[in-house]
Amino acid sequence: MPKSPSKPAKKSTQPRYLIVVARFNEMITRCLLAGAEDVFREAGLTPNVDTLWVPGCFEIPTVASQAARSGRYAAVVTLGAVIKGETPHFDFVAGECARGVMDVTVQTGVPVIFGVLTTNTVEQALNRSGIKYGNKGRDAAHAAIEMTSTMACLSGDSLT
Ligand code: INI
Repeated sequence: MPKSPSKPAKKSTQPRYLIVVARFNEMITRCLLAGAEDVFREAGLTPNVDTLWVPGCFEIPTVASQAARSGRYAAVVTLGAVIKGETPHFDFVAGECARGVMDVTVQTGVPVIFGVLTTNTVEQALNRSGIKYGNKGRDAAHAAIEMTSTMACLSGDSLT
């Protein structure tokens, strides 16, 4: 029997997400990433999630900006951990990362979620990455999914 011609692949209409995760303080950021991945998996969205690593939180806005402007992503989740040291470096890294993320999200209209811990100690960071006070990575993924629906409502599309 002749083979029927293969159908062209259907283009996915499901929203696509990017997770940008900082390698600095990797012991903590891996836990944040696991939390975010769990949420996307629970929502059945794993095939629609890409992950990119960057050296530290200072590099997050650059990648988030490119991703938001690419038109590929419904939302970008940024994950990192900035832990206060003995120098003002913390303030520059945390402040510039937060400012950069806010600039990108407001300028592009693409939700860029701030899943970056800024803490005084490693213990505080661990407690917020799954040990004691929830997982900031999970919260960030939830925020991305919610904001995707919110933006779809605003543009007149419904995801349901
Ligand atoms: N990057 C972090 O993600 N967290 C930190 O706590 C941190 N501190 O403390 O220095 C940090 N620094 C690296 C920075 O993000 C850049 O990768 C680096 O300065 C190169 O641009």
